[in-house]
Amino acid sequence: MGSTINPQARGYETVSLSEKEELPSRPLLAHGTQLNPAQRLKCKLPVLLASCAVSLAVFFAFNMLACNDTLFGIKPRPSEPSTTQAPFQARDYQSSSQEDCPCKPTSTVPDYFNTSPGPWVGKTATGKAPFMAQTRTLDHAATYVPNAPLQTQVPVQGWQPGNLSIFDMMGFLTPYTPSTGFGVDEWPLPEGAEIIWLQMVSRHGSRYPTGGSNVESFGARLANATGKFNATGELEFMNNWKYQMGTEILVPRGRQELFDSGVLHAYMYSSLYDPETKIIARTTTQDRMMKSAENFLAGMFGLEWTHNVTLEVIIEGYRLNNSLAGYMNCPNGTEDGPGSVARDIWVGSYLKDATERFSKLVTGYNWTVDDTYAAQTLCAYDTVSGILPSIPPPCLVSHLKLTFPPLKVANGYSRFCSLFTYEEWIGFGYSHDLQFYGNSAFGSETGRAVGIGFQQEVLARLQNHTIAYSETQLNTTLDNNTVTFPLNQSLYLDFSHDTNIISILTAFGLTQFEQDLPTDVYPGDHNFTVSHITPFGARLDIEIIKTPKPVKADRSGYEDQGEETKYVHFVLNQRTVPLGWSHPECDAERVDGWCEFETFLKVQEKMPGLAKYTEVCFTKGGGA
Ligand SMILES: *[C@@H]1O[C@H](CO)[C@@H](O)[C@H](O)[C@H]1NC(C)=O
Ligand SMILES: *[C@@H]1O[C@H](CO)[C@@H](O)[C@H](O)[C@H]1NC(C)=O
Ligand SMILES: *[C@@H]1O[C@H](CO)[C@@H](O)[C@H](O)[C@H]1NC(C)=O
Ligand SMILES: *[C@@H]1O[C@H](CO)[C@@H](O)[C@H](O)[C@H]1NC(C)=O
Ligand SMILES: *[C@@H]1O[C@H](CO)[C@@H](O)[C@H](O)[C@H]1NC(C)=O
Ligand SMILES: *[C@@H]1O[C@H](CO)[C@@H](O)[C@H](O)[C@H]1NC(C)=O
Ligand SMILES: *[C@@H]1O[C@H](CO)[C@@H](O)[C@H](O)[C@H]1NC(C)=O
Ligand SMILES: *[C@@H]1O[C@H](CO)[C@@H](O)[C@H](O)[C@H]1NC(C)=O
Ligand SMILES: *[C@@H]1O[C@H](CO)[C@@H](O)[C@H](O)[C@H]1NC(C)=O
Ligand SMILES: *[C@@H]1O[C@H](CO)[C@@H](O)[C@H](O)[C@H]1NC(C)=O
Ligand SMILES: *[C@@H]1O[C@H](CO)[C@@H](O)[C@H](O)[C@H]1NC(C)=O
Ligand SMILES: CC(=O)N[C@H]1CO[C@H](CO)[C@@H](O)[C@@H]1O
Repeated sequence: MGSTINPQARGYETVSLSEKEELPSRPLLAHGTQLNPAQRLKCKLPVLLASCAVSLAVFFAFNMLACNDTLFGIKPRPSEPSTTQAPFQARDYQSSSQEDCPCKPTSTVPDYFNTSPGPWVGKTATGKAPFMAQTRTLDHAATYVPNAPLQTQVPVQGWQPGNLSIFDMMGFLTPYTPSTGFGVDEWPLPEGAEIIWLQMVSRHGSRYPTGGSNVESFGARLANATGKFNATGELEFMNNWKYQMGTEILVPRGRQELFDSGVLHAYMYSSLYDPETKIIARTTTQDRMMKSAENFLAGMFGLEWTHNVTLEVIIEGYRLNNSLAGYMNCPNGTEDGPGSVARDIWVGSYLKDATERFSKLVTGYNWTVDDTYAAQTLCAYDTVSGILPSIPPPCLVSHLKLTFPPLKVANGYSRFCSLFTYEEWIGFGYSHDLQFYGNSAFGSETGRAVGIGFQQEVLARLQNHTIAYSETQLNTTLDNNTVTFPLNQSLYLDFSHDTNIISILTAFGLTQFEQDLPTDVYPGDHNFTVSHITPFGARLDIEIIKTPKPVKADRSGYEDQGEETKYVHFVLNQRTVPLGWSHPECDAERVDGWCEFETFLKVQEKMPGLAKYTEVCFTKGGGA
């Protein structure tokens, strides 16, 4: 069996093949660490996958009670039923000292506080381990540019000093970068104003490709052509290239993005947290979602964050209600929509030249535009994943006119990047704008509906009430209970996905992102640019600001008359989204983009009606 890892090399015991086959969705490598191999084997043998997953899931709870009565110094109180509080909810980071603890299914931790949610973790295969320190090559004569940690300075034909890096225009595959702005400047708080409340929703960090993605099938096609496929010229490196990526889990860069975001939020907003309290933060069961939240919390509160935060984990499963993965109970929202069609038309046009270029370099394989798009997509994934080429590369794209010294192949670097011109990179970013616009934003019939449950939750938090009845995909079991939907926090931290965050912005009615995007020509700068909206590690920060008097729209000071006033301020990837542009009631003239609080609530009241959740999510038997 072509094992994707060498467990010996990393000090893990070899895991038997039969275990790999029985537990295909478990990570072979413990992240952080869950169970050691010996413990996993104890669970494995006689039981079905499902029951093992359940026992894995409850293992830590039992572990705490039976084996080790402290975790980070907190003593759980065994006499107290823990259905409402989970003092040991965090994943156990010290399992190596607990060899003797059996894997027994005895737990009282409710599913929504269980951070090892066996059956719901999604795909978790890992990829080939990088070894950049050993494998990179450097041009000794050239000026040394340290990698940080990725090597994103790659030669690209047509790139000129002052142009964006191609890594800032990769749509949803863009490693986190602050937005360049949404049309207004940033303003400091006026004297006497204070931020009193924050709701963040963050995307997970950089990850491996999703299962069944175009890069995976490209890899499979090339593997199938082994022995016949022969590439020359700038594609010659592909003769020895193999697809060796994992699936969906965070890559190291993704951990960093979330940790850094936590550090940023610590500096920006820590005063909104009372150290005497414990807050609820919410994520979903998928592995990358959980670990993104954990890395963020470690960045924000330190490694002892379990003293400060209880992580609530909402199940991500088809037809289950989850406001952080709203498409799960919007069957029509899970289908490829018109965005995929638009993307494919555009890809066929902007990559026509590249496809002709590459076809000429390949024999024994019919190279198509799908292959070209996959190769371009691989630049993004390869760079964050750090896949190794299997042989030292030949001289790098020597026929291109380079604008800065070429860096040879290293890890955290991809040879696929330099195959494309700067203009083709602009086209790549735009392909994602078309896709997300038509599948998850205003171009999709379900665009608003997928995000509406979260919009309702934010409104409920702002208005200090729980939610007893669901007419959308929010989960009332969780939201009609202040244990899982507390109202006493001034800091709310939630974690979600790119498509879902785009639908949330759509559900808030941010029509500044509504516009026709042509499929035949690049329209130039446009508001709906995915690399600015949901790069990896994207975050929307909704602030409530209290001021002693109304603040003038032109920011020349306070109004002379008037009372204490509250404002809503949307900050997306560190730049203001001007609410007045989308909601004239909020005043399009406001240079700071704020919206008066009561006006905002009034505007938002109409949004569930516009989302038409039941109608658009389940039309024509979509819910059957
Ligand atoms: C790239 O930079 C050149 C030179 O500054 C400029 O003329 C051109 O407009 C830039 N292209 C883009 C897409 O920004
Ligand atoms: C593998 O290659 C063969 C012949 O080259 C082709 O008929 C077959 O469709 C290919 N399979 C896949 C999965 O690409
Ligand atoms: C690949 O093609 C090149 C150029 O056509 C040829 O010189 C080379 O021998 C071929 N290699 C293989 C392994 O067929
Ligand atoms: C909210 O109330 C709960 C239950 O009384 C308490 O445990 C928690 O610390 C409070 N949180 C804040 C932020 O005050
Ligand atoms: C986290 O909670 C602990 C224990 O209550 C407290 O001492 C610490 O200050 C809190 N951390 C932060 C970053 O506020
Ligand atoms: C709501 O959440 C609870 C607690 O996690 C879960 O058991 C239940 O299945 C969820 N309901 C739906 C409809 O998703
Ligand atoms: C490529 O396509 C042509 C025409 O459809 C076909 O004859 C040929 O066998 C294909 N080559 C490979 C390697 O699949
Ligand atoms: C929110 O509601 C609760 C109970 O309904 C009340 O005790 C609390 O004071 C309210 N908080 C605010 C900020 O209005
Ligand atoms: C919501 O919670 C309240 C208070 O716990 C309870 O009385 C009510 O029945 C719940 N509503 C629903 C629809 O579950
Ligand atoms: C789940 O969503 C459906 C559709 O809106 C709703 O009818 C149902 O009550 C919800 N269930 C829960 C537990 O929230
Ligand atoms: C962005 O949206 C605003 C408001 O709808 C509009 O005035 C502006 O022209 C748009 N900008 C671009 C570059 O399309
Ligand atoms: C708007 C939309 O996409 N509607 C679809 C919902 O799902 C059903 C079947 O699942 C389709 O027939 C509708 O076209």
